[in-house]
Amino acid sequence: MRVILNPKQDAHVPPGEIENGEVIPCYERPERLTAIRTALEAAGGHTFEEPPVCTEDAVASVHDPAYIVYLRETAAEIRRSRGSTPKVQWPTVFPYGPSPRAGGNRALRGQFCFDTYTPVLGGTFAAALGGASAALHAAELIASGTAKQVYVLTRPPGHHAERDRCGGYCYFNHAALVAERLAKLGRVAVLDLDVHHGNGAQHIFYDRGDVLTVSVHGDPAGLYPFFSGYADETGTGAGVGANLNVPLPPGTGVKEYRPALATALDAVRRFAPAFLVLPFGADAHEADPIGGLKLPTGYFREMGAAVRELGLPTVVTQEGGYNLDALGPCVAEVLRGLEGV
Ligand code: SP5
Ligand code: ZN
Repeated sequence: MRVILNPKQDAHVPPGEIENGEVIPCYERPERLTAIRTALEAAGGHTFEEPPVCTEDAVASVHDPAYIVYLRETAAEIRRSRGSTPKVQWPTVFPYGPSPRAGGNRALRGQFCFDTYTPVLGGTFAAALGGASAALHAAELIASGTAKQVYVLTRPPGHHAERDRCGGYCYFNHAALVAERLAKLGRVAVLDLDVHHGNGAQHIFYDRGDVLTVSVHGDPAGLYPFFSGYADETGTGAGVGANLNVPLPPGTGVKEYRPALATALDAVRRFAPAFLVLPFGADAHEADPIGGLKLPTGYFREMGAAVRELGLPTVVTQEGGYNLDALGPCVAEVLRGLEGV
C-alpha cells in the first residue's frame, strides 16, 4: 500500500485531556503513529512518502476560513508568548444563543471547539496542516489514477472535525477533504469505521446528495461524541437519504458487527459511488481503552476484505485507536484485507 505520512505529526503533543473536570493522560499521542509505522514495516509491502505542503485555500474547501485563521493565529500567538500567556489553550465557555458575541480569544476558543478534549498548542496548526497535506496528496493520487488505494498515516485524527469546530482530538477533517476533492470527479461514499460516530463528515455533507456518509459506531447514547450518530439522522434537503448511521450497543463483537458492516456496505453499493473514503479507527478493538466494542485483531483483515469487495478506488485515513499494542497490528490487518493479499 502507498502510505502518505504527516511529516509534522509530532508538533502537536497535548499535555493531557480534560475528562469530567479532571486532567487525565492524553490517549491521542505521537507514539500511536510510531506503533503503526513499525507494524507496517514489519508486515512489509508498504511504501512511505511525505506530501507537498498544501495551501490554506485547499483546506478551506471544507473548513470555514475564519476557523483556519483562528487555529493559525492562536498557535502563532502561543509560540510567541512569554510569561502569563498559556502554552496550551482550552475552551472554558461555549457561546450559544441567537447572537453569541465571540469577539475575543476566550469566546473564540469555545466558538471553534465543541469539547474539552481538543486544546490548541503552539504546534497544533502545523500538525493539522501536515495532515491535511497528506490527505489532499492522497486524493490527488486517486484523482489522477496514479493509485487505486492510498493510506493516510496521520495524527491528530480528523473525523470529528466539523466545518468550523475542532473536537474529539481532531482539527482538520482529512476524510472530508478527500471526499470534497474527489466529488469534483464523481459520486463519493465516506464509510467511517472508527468506533466513534463520524460526525464531522456527516456535518459537512449533511445537505449534499453527491456525497454519501455512512458510519458504523458505538451507540452515542453511551459513547463519544454523544450528540450525534443516531439512526434517525438521515440527511436534509438534497442530502435526504445520503446519511446512514449504524449505532451498536456496548460490547458488540464480531457476530453483530459483521451484519452491521454488511448493511453499511449495501448502502454504499446502492449509492453506486465512483470513489470511497474510509476513515478507519482501530478503537473498535476489544483491548481499546475507550471504545467498548469487542473486535479481535484477526477480524480486521476480514473488515478490509469486505470493503475490498466494493472494488472502488479508496483513500483510507487514520483516525482513532488507543491501545498501542493493538493499533499497529489492526492497521496492518485491515490494509492486508483491502489489498487482498
Ligand atoms: C478520533 C477519535 O477516536 N476520537 C475520540 C475522542 C474521544 N474522546 C473522549 C475520551 C473519553 C475518555 N474517557 C475515559 C473513560 C475511560 N474508561
Ligand atoms: Zn474513535
